[in-house]
Amino acid sequence: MIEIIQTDITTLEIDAIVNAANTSLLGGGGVDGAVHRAAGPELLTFNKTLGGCEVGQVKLAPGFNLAADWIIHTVGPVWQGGTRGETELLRSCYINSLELAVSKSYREIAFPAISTGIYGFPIEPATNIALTAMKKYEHTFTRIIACCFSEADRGVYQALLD
Ligand code: AR6
Repeated sequence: MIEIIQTDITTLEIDAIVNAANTSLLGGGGVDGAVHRAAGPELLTFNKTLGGCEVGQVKLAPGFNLAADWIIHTVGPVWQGGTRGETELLRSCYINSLELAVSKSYREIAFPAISTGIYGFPIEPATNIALTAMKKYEHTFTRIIACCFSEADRGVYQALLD
């Protein structure tokens, strides 16, 4: 069962959280800023060895001071009106994160609403992409969590899941 929760993703005690990063992997605002603050400065030092990350791709990092064991960094597309492959790129963020977690035998994973903050992807289509991908892997994980930050986003996720 997909769990929809509303909390700060950095507080989750879980195998892996997904971070909505940028291509540098060197930190930023939004959930990325929160992840770097909670994980501590070792995350930045580690990320400098990763050589960045392409849009739609993933890179793995330890959780350092987080309650989560691992951080799956992914880079969502910047919304440019929907004609620049944004849908397929956002789907890739979810599928590649899930496939990486499967390959590492993680049993628990939590996602933020990738690209829907600073990168401007409209919440409803983004949520459909997220939930469709997560549904495919529902039975592969013991916990698969959509972690919303706002009450409004939680409502959209719940309505579209129902
Ligand atoms: N826990 C869970 N969700 C959060 C948290 C949190 N602590 N903080 C924010 N969100 P955004 P993007 C939600 O902007 O759109 C960064 O600067 C937020 O409310 O974090 O993919 C990166 O470095 C929204 O629903 O990510 C990139 O430059 C969702 O997380 C850029 O932002 C995603 O919003 C990426 O933009």
